[in-house]
Amino acid sequence: GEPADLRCAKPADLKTWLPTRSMDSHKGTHGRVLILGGDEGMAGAARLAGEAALRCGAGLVRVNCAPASALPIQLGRPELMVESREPAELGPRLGWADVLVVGPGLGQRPWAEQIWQQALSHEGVCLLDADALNLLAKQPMTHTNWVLTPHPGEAARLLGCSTGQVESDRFRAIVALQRRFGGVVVLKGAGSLIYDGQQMVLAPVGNSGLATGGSGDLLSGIIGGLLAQGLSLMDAACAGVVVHGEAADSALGPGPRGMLPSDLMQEIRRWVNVEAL
Ligand code: NPW
Ligand code: AMP
Ligand code: MG
Repeated sequence: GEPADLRCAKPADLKTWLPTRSMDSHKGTHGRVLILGGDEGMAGAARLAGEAALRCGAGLVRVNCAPASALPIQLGRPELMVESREPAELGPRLGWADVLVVGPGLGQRPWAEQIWQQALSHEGVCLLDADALNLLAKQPMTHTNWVLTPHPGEAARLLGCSTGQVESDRFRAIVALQRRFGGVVVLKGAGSLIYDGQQMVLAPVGNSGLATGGSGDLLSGIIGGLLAQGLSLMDAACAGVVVHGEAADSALGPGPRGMLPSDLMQEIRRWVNVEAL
């Protein structure tokens, strides 16, 4: 059931969550994001996450992907740095990042599993999405320093139940997820929930134009880009869901059909530049 102290996230809250950008800042000031994903055939997921992190204002964003994905990502967004390090070489590279975003297009091959094992040694802030959540379901553990962004199908895998059971009581599902895995959990869907073990937040934003492949990859980059700029896990998760949903609402145009995650990149800018709101 619905908790008594349920809070509703509003666009006006963005002003309190987002830090002001100082006039004399440089790229090192705004944080470094490392995206681990983009297996062959899913370069797009890592590119969307990387570009979204940049559009949120992160200073530097690097993608480590499968070799076949490197060129398409690089050509698609020249501001991204792209590498295809072997998992075994990745360890020392992780320290570069303020935030790791693990999972967009990571896939299910042994390569993904090896990347995942390396990512587990990272001590800083992490966001786990998509295939990283599938790996977490196979190897459950608790952490305080991560944000998890499951859709109902991923939530069901994490809880060992059906998608229908998750959807029948979303409050119960997110509480169970947070207890089992720790950190901050975003349970995605129409009306995403965010929970850190204390405060439950409902974000009634967005529209069915987001029900298109790649929308979740966009959200993981948005939250990653906000974490890199120093927002707390809970503020970044709440702000990220609101920016993502408001971007979709402002891109609505003639209607939700045919809206693409790529169409939201410029709209993201509108919602992270809160001084102008
Ligand atoms: P059903 O059909 O209802 O039983 P998966 P994925 C459920 C990458 N991508 N409400 C639903 O189950 C990702 O990053 C790459 C209820 C659905 O069939 C991952 O790495 C793209 N149920 C990888 O693909 C663009 C819901 O979950 C199942 C639900 C696999 O990710 C696409 C699918 O989940 C994609 O992002 C909801 N709201 N939402 C690219 N361009 O490179 C989902 N479900 O099997 O985990 O697969 O989410 O497609
Ligand atoms: P994913 O399933 O990982 O691609 O994530 C989809 C993203 O789009 C999540 O952030 C969902 O909350 C959002 N989304 C999908 N469908 C809707 C909808 N009908 N209304 C609002 N948001 C949605
Ligand atoms: Mg997804």
